[in-house]
Amino acid sequence: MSNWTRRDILKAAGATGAAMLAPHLARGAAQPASGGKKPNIIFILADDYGIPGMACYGGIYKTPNLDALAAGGIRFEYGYAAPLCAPTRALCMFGRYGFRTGVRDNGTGAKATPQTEVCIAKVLKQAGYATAVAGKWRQLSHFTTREDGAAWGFDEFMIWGVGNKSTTDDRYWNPNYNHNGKSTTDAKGKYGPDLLHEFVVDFIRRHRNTPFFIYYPMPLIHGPILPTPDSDKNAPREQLYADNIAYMDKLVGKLVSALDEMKLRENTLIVFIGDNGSVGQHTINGRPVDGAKGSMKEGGSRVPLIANWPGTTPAGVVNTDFIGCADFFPTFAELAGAQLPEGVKIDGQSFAAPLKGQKANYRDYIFILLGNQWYVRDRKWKLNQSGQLFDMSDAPHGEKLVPVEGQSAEAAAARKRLQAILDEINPGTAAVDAARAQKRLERKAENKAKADSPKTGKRAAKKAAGK
Ligand SMILES: [Ca+2]
Repeated sequence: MSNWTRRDILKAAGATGAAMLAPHLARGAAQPASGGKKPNIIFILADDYGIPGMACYGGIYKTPNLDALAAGGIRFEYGYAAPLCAPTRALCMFGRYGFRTGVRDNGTGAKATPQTEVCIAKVLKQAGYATAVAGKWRQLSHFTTREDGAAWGFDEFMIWGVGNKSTTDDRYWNPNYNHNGKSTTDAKGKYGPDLLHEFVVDFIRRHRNTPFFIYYPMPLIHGPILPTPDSDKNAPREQLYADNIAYMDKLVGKLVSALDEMKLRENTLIVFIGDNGSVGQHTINGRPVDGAKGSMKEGGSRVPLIANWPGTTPAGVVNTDFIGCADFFPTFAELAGAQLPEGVKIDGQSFAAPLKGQKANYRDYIFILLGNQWYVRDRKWKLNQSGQLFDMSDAPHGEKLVPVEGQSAEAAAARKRLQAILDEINPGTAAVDAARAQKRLERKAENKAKADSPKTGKRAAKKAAGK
């Protein structure tokens, strides 16, 4: 269920002139979503940045540029990531739950390979997009050379954290990045986030006449919390933390200005989200948030999510649908008029409709998984893998365990309803879904048949795979 207010809907209709209540486009729609022209898509993923980090969510930090993006677009009140980096990054890139990709926790990112998963960049590439990634690929893997980039679907890249022998510290000062397969050896004295910004703007400038997709997983504001170029070097840690947020916000503002200068703003969708909850204890509207990075509480996963596409996304809307990181894959594919990969179970649901000022019916829950823990949460209730039910009325400030004994009729009904959703998702046993297993079988058989006979390989492979 969508939870737009009537005011939101009227506002959206006024802003876009779009017909409301338009039917949700079918999966794999072959036409681009906006006026026949494919939108540029810039997908910014901030690191360790939960809702308490952004002013417009009630946080104490100053984020004027992000707040302006929210005011000029849609602020999603219920945006969710996994509680840690790796599973979120896999959800974003592949649109599939962690129990399918194998990326359930940090340290399991290598389970996803270009052979086992289809990356959103590849889908958009096939729809005619120029594609790039700028920032942290760490926690995912298999990315060192240009060929690796192409296997994922990226034409160009400047990445940190894999394939260039980087340490955990060199994401910021004197950065060691992998730029299209080569180490950035000339970056002494440079600040990494600035290099990434320059790479992104240069890529846009060179591809301004074709649709482009930029995945921009910023290193900010993950630790180590170091001085930024704007910091007082002797500032205390709490000030440096605020400085890191301010610098990330400033870079987003600089990116928007660059798009304005190139007159690309109206055909460019910017999506901004955090990859997990904030680190440490923080507040929203003066009240402490319950849970932080790594936690299965609300504060572990609830993250800022903003979408801004002037002239298409309605301005100033606060949307209350449950949007998760698996949803970007089908959303971007739909906006690009790209076909979804065949035979691959995509768990995400497209939210292209509200991006275009239209109403659509969404699932009324979010599913979160980390390692061997998971839960499903709806408006008021949350049920986890152990059958524990929580009243979420006070989330993100608190969640109340509701014992079976003495539970209300409403709680009993919620328990039953959420358990049915979990049973359908089936995270406990569906470790590898059938389509993926079938593909692997086919590939294996095809390779074997190719080795036997190059001419008849494909037919023989299908036969061997039992098709
Ligand atoms: Ca993170």
